[in-house]
Amino acid sequence: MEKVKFSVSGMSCQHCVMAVESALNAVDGVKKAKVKLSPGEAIVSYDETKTSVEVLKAAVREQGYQA
Ligand SMILES: [Cu+2]
Repeated sequence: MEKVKFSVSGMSCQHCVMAVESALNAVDGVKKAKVKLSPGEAIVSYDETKTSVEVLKAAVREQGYQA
């Protein structure tokens, strides 16, 4: 299990936070994703044999935010 923290920008309210958090939690291999608004960041525990930081960041970008 790996744990990563990366910044997420473009979020402006709690709704954005929930959107990013659900997108991350929906990625196969993610155990737990926690997203904070200020500063904008995501902390994700994941199985490194199933996913990668690049896949996680892509899931954030798909929601319209920058990672
Ligand atoms: Cu918002």
